[in-house]
Amino acid sequence: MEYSNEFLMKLYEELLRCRLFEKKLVDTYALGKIPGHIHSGLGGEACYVGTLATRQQGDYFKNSHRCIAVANLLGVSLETAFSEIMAKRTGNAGGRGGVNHVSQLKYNMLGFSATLACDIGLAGGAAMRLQYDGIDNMAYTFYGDGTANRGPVHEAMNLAAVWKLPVLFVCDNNQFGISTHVSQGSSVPNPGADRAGAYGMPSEVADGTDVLAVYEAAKRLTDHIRAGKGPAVLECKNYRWRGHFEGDQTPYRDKAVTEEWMKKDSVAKMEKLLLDKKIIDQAAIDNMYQQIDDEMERAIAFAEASPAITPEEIYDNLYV
Ligand SMILES: Cc1ncc(C[n+]2csc(CCOP(=O)(O)OP(=O)(O)O)c2C)c(N)n1
Ligand SMILES: [Mg+2]
Repeated sequence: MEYSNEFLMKLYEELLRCRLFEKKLVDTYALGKIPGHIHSGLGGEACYVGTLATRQQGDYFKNSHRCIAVANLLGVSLETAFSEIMAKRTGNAGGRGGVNHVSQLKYNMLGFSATLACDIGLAGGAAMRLQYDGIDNMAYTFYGDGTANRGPVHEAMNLAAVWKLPVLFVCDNNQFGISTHVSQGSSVPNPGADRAGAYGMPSEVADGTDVLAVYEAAKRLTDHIRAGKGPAVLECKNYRWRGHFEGDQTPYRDKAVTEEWMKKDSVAKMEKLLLDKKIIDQAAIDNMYQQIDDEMERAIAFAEASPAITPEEIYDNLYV
């Protein structure tokens, strides 16, 4: 595929934003500033960014608990995101949802459920409304390799295929569901893509450490979906760089394998491409790191200075 310099730079900036957000999340958590626990999306950024590079105004999105940085790409401000993460009133749910619920419907984000897989159908529902109203848009739904084995995923896939709904199912295969390796939970090597055939859907497996490879696969599948031919499955193969949650010492996996995978760094690959093509120089890259980091530091300072949610308020907006 031929790319304009502008497109490559946009992709790089989104990738870098995700990377630095996910790093900042880990560092801020280590400082004890985030209540609860976080699931770091480090290593999976290209899956989300490459896929979402095919998005159009009016599309719908169902994220997962993994790459929280995506919320910022879709429009949620860093101030709102970090406030929610740090349980502050200035967060999108007033601090009630926390890190797993950084989401705003005004950006067509459908939220997500901690009961994994039950929310896959939300994207199907959004797609059903688009189809019903004759609106030329689609929905994206992200889920993990472990979640891929749950029933609700398959029910959502079946109906989406029967009704030819405009949905892209994106399996972020980071090879682990907590401590269970994908080979121990799935009878097929590609738990996302290998199952698409059962529902008559096309699928692709992409190198999830290469943002352009993900984009190209996503582009082929979203062209199919946007042509009204029904849903599809994209599986991105990557590797979860950190534990399931911060503090997970990962005794169930080989450190040497993790280190090998961490060399397949999506951000470093894009930087090499941009430098080789002389689209950008090292000083400009350094400058981008600094600017994005400054933006995040300002957002964290805003969140820290914001009022915390109080115990009395946690039952507000509860209807039953
Ligand atoms: C229905 C359900 N079962 C179990 C859990 C506990 N749980 C939280 S994250 C997780 C692992 C999910 O693995 P995967 O789908 O591969 O996503 P990843 O965490 O790797 O991004 C599990 C089992 C849950 N939240 N919901
Ligand atoms: Mg996983």
